[in-house]
Amino acid sequence: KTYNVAILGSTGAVGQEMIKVLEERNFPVKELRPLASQRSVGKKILFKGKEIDVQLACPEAFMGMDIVLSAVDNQWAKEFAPAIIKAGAVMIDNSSAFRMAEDVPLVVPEINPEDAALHKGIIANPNCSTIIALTAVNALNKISPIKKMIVSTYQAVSGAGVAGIQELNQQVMALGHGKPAEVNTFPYQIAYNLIPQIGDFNEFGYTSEEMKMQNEGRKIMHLPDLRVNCTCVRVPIMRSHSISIALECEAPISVEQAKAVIAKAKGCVLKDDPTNRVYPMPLDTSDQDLVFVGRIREDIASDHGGLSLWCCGDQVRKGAATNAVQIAEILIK
Ligand code: 11C
Repeated sequence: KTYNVAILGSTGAVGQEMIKVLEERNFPVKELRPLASQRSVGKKILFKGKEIDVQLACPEAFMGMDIVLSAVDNQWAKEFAPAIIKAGAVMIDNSSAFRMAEDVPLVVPEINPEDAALHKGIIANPNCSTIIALTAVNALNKISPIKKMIVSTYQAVSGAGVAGIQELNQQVMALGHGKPAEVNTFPYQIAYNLIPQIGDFNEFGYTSEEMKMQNEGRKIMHLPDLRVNCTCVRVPIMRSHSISIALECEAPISVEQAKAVIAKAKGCVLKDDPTNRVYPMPLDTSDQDLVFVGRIREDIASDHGGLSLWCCGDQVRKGAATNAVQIAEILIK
């Protein structure tokens, strides 16, 4: 059987990657319909060697589609969701608009694939850092439920889309030629800098991006009492988010046991041999689908046998496009 698949937001960083991943994974596509806003209409995208015209994203554009992979922001996701459902298609949505809604499953296929079946027309794709962190720690959570995590993220500029990539490139070029860096996409210069703000701050001083790790983590791992203290930082890296995690589980897990289960965990690669300087780094983990995990060690500041680890993963792929296509694969199984 083959399926009609629309890509909503087909010219953005995630939309383009979704098209690439559908082709790479040989998803059974009958018709691919790339959709975008007016200014991209007429552009062409390449799918399986054929050029396809980008069409206008409008309510009628979803007629006849079976699956809509959506890579637009919250406002557009909310605007188009009713038309997608009315057309009888399933929306796999990469925005955060519906993630915490009760009747919307939030799915990482390696962790909670069974939740996808509960959908009522929308399945949400989690936040990119959340997908990468949870894929890394899921095997530990299976042995002994995670109680709390202290997390710091080092998030690549491509998390902010094509504009983020262009901004870092342009700033490095400008500064290299003695010119001032132009700031448009991020709140400050990102070249040769770090910015400890992704999203808006809440009344407790945490950003929206930081709260996703706790809120989405609870829903995906079915851990309603999970506590997460997260600091999200934008770093001048093109691609692949890196994440430092200190965690405590209900019962302590030894370093050896943690390494053994992570080495076998779905979607993970253990890269952990510090004496030979082997550990994950974003340059090595870009443009692929696995989460690399290393630096697994005892948390010497924990009174409860906690562990510390470091992981990296390509957030445009596993943190967004690939995860969405994997959800589509569950749907058609
Ligand atoms: C970033 N993680 O790196 C963000 C982008 O919840 O899907 C994606 C935000 C989200 O800027």
